[in-house]
Amino acid sequence: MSSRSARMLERALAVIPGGVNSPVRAFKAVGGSPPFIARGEGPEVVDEDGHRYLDLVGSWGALLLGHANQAVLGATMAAAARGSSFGAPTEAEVVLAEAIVERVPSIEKVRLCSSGTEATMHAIRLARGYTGRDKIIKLDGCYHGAHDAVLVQAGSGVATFAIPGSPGVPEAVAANTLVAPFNDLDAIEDLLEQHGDEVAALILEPITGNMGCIPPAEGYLQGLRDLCTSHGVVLIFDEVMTGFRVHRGCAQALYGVTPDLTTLGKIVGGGYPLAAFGGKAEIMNHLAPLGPVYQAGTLSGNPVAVAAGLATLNLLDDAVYERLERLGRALEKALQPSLNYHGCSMHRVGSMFTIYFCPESPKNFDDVKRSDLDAFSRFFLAALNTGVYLPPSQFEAAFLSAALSDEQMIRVIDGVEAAVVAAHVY
Ligand code: HOZ
Repeated sequence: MSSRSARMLERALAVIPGGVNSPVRAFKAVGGSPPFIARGEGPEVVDEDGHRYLDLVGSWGALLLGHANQAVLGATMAAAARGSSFGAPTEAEVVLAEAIVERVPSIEKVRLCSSGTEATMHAIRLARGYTGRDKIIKLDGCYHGAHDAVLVQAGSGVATFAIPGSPGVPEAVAANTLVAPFNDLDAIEDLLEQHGDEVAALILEPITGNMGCIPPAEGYLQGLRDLCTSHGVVLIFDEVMTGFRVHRGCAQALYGVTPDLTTLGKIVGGGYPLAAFGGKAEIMNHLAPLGPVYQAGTLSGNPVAVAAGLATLNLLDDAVYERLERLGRALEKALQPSLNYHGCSMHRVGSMFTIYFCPESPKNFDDVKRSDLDAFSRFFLAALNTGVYLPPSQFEAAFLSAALSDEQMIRVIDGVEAAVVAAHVY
C-alpha cells in the first residue's frame, strides 16, 4: 500500500503545479518523493506516515530555535488573539524595527515586508531610485528570490533544476543585470570600470547559501565595499539566510564590513512570513511616503509575524550562538576523516554548512557545478533513511538548530557520516 505522503503527492499533483508551492520542495533533483510534514517538534519534523526526522532544513534556515518554540508560540498566540491584521501601524512593528536597528548598526532605518523576495525586490528598486541608474550587478549562483531582476544565473531551485534564465523575464530586464563570479574582485572591478556610472547596486549573499554554503575569501567583502564606494554603487548584503544566523549582528558583523542596504528574512520572522530591508537613513528616506520610491504591502508588519520575529530575536543571546558554533564545529571535526577519505569537501560558517561531492572546497558557482550530483542524491536519500532531513539539493545550505540536544547532535553526526559512506557504495 502506498504511503500517506505518496497519496497526498498524487492529490497535490492534480491541483498544484508539480505538487508543491515552491519548486525546491519537490525531490526532483534527488529522486524519491517528498514526505508531507504533519508537525514539527523542536529540532525534528514528523511526516504524515509517522517518520521522525532530525530537521536540518529548518524551513530553509528560518527556524534557528527549532519548531514551535514555546516563547515564540506564546507570543504569536497572544498576538493572533488580539487580531490577525490591521493594515495600520502598531507599536510592535516599532519595537521590532528598534530591535533590528540596535543589532545591525548599518541599518539606521528599516521597512518590514512579507518575504525575502519582496525585500530584495524593494531594495533594488530603492537603489535604482536613489542613484538614478538602472543596472545592477549580481553574482553567479547567488539567489535573491523569485523576481525578474535577479532570476539571472541564480542559485537555489534555479540551479537545482538547471534553468539558465526564466522564460517570462523580459530580455530588457535581464539585460540590466550584470553577472560576475563570487569571490572574484577583479571581475567586479572590470565590470565597474566598463559600466560604473550605470550601476545602481551590487547585491550578494555575503556568505552564500543558495549554491550551498560558501564563505567569502579573505578581504573580498571589504574589497567590494571599497569598489562600490568609489563608483557610487549601493552595496546590498542579502542576509535573508545569514541574518541573525551566523552572528547577532548578521554576516556583516562577523566580517566587519558595512553595506549600504541589507535584506533580512527567515529568522527575523521567526518562521512566519516576515522580511525586512533597511540601511542608511539617507537612502531609506527615498521611500514613499517620505520620498518618491514606491513600496507597499497589506500584510507588511503583520502583527502575528512581528510577534514571532520579536520573540525570536529576544531569545538570541551569546549563549545561543556559542552553542551553535560548538555544534557546527563538532559536526565538522567528526566528519572530516570520512570526507577526506571519500574525496568530499565541506564549508561551514557557524550553524550553516554544505557537504560538496567534489574534492576541493568550492569558491564559486562554477566549482559547485563540478560536484558529483548523483553522489549527492545517494547521500541525501541515505541521510533521509537514517532520519536526517537535509535540503534536497547540492545547491542549498543545511542548518543546525539551537534546539538540538547533545544526544540528537550525535545522531545527526552519525547519520550524516553514514550517508557520506553510503553515497560511495553503489
Ligand atoms: N532561499 C530558499 C531556498 N534556497 C527559499 C526556499 C524556496 O525557494 O522555497
